[in-house]
Amino acid sequence: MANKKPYPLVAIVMGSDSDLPVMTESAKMLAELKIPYEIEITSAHRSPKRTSQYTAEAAGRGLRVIIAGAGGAFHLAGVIAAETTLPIIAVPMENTPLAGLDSLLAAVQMPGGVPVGVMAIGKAGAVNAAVFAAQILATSDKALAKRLVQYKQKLAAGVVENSARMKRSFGL
Ligand code: RP5
Repeated sequence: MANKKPYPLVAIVMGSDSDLPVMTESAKMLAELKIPYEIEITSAHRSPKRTSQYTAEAAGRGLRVIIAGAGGAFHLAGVIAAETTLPIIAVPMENTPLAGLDSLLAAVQMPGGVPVGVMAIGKAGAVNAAVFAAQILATSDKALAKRLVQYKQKLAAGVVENSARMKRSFGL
């Protein structure tokens, strides 16, 4: 019997294909942690009905977390958060006239009762959004929790390697 594709647990949504170079980092990290995901472009401003419909159906399709990347006015994460109780993790883009500060300041001004979890601006934020989504899912998935521990160990081993390489470059 052919292997069935696992249902996506995490959605990566972005306002424009110009956000993809950053949001690809979320996809790579989710793949590394073996978390099934889907990826979508939908805009709060250019396709509001599509965004609303996507959000309304998200939980019912089995999605557990939504990662939203957007730049500028940064309404995407907020309008999604307005229409679902799924956790929304926001990634402010750096490719904006104000280098992401605009998106960051917009993202942290959600009104009380409608939260979005805001990550760092740009690629680090996109990586962290995926790790944070994994940490949410890992509260009820022991195998994933183990993979996250291994990921942290890999990060720590990388620091040791870099330190050793640096010392060698100084002849020490
Ligand atoms: C936002 O405006 C998008 O998320 C993107 O970051 C920014 C610019 O979009 P484009 O003009 O490149 O399509 O809505």
